[in-house]
Amino acid sequence: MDNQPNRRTVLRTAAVGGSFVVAGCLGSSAPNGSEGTVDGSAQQTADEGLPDAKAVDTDRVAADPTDIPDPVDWDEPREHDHTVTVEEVTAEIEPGVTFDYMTYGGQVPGPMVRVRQGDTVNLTFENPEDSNLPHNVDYHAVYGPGGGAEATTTAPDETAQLRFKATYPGAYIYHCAVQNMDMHISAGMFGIILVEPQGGLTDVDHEIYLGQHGLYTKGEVGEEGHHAFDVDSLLTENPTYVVMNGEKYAMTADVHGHAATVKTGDTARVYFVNGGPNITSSFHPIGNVWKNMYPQGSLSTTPQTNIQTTPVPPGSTTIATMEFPVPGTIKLVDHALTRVARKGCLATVNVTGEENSEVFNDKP
Ligand SMILES: [Cu+2]
Repeated sequence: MDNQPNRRTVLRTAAVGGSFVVAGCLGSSAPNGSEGTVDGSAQQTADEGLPDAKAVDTDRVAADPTDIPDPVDWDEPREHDHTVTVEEVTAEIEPGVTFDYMTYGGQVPGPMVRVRQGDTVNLTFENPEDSNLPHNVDYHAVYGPGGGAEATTTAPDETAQLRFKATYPGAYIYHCAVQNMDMHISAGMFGIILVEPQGGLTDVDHEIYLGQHGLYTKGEVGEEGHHAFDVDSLLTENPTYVVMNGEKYAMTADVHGHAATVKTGDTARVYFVNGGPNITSSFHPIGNVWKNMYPQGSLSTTPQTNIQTTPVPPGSTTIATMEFPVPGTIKLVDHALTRVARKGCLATVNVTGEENSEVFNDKP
């Protein structure tokens, strides 16, 4: 398994921007009565107290794309006890470049939730004592105020409960929706809740879970040190990095390993979520095609077939299947290719097996 979480220690420097200071983002629950604003300028200070270089532990935030709950194998409604724990973590966007992420469960995208249409979820939402900010979760699979956001809004060291029924099938985003929600989502707070239709999904050999989003930082791509959150680039919707699974080129051979390794003749289904918070993905498999593509993650409409590139807007998903008639490396990208070549948005699938010279022959 090449996708095990790891922990590194790197030098954190104060050279790039200031540290994002978290006080005052509470919105209506701010203790001084002042409203937090999306323009977080008043909430940032310089890193005056930090030495020039300080060792910090950095956690891997890239979710393992193959760490997905098993397919639904029940045919009557069930209840699920489900706990979501917020983790604010400092981690590397790429080697030597750190960022203060906000996550569900310490990973980006957050853990996939998987239920069957008609199932009920008993949710426990935990914001731990060592958090700096309030958080919550809005499930697009949920009927009700804020998709559960209001019911789950918790300050540090608070826990909330929510019970909901998943009444309609599809793959839906969930995301943080506190007042500075764009900041929280771009710091990593999004994932997929998959509601399988009552008839279930077709069998495939592999399932792959990926999430794209933009990171808005003070500093250039690759500039070493700690990158503070940058409100200016957020306001112009110009992310420094655009990544899959939270880190630059996270799920490739040179970083945490391929998103998946498959054999010729296998089938795979990709669950893809665009956290945004602002830019649409043009999701494309280089050297392959989306064999069956379920626009916006809809599982109650007929899939499109043999699709090259599908738009996935912020706050939405797609489900797409792949076949692998020939070996090689498939690159999963946002076809707005500057985001791939320069900003980090790439995951790869490694296909092993016999050549098929009738389908592809590079030595004719
Ligand atoms: Cu949050």
